[in-house]
Amino acid sequence: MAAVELFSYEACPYAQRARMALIEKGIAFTLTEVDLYNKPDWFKALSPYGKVPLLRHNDNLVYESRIINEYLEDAFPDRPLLPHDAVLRSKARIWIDYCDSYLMPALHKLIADRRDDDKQKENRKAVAEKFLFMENEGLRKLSAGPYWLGADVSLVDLQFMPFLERFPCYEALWGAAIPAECTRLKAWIKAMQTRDSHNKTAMPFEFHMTRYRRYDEAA
Ligand SMILES: N[C@@H](CCC(=O)N[C@@H](CS)C(=O)NCC(=O)O)C(=O)O
Repeated sequence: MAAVELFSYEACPYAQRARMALIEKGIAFTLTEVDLYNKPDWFKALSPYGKVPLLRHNDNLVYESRIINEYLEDAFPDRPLLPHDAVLRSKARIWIDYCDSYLMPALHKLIADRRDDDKQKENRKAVAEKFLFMENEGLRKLSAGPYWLGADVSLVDLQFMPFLERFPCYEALWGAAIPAECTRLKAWIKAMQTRDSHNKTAMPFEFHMTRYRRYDEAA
């Protein structure tokens, strides 16, 4: 057994974050795909939350994508993905949190309210506001790019990217859009699309659409 093993599911954006961190840090790992629709008994016994991603490093089990990525940063300090400077580190953590606490709930509302046109108008506006905040308070204030914190990719980039990869489905199915003013955000997406960590973990638009259409078709 390799010292580092990631239990993952190909469609899972959270597992993708951890896979991207392992690739960016150049850590050798074994990838074990788990069928989440028919969870094997060994996985139920191993995973305290029954979810992926789950990381096993020697005998230590780590779960929750954000905590896995911070653990990898602590346990494998070579090729750092967080700045050393305490101030910059705090800014990185603020944006990592922004993704989960603000952007993702706004995106989830587009799925939850898909049958309610009035709510969807508000939801589309709320998503646009989140992108504008990321553009103006994040990307434009923090660095000249191309990545979130500057010339080097960081855990912030890996936190957001799986959701931006899937965003074209939110555009196609629920009419959300990245505002035209978000030129830095659009350039950031392009920069991320050149990275190995993205290209080795990303799935095609149609793959994601098949999954999101299931929500759209569900009652
Ligand atoms: N907050 C968790 C979310 C992980 C998550 O929701 N994983 C989904 C797949 S995308 C899962 O394992 N679902 C199986 C289940 O809930 O039974 C993280 O960041 O790791």
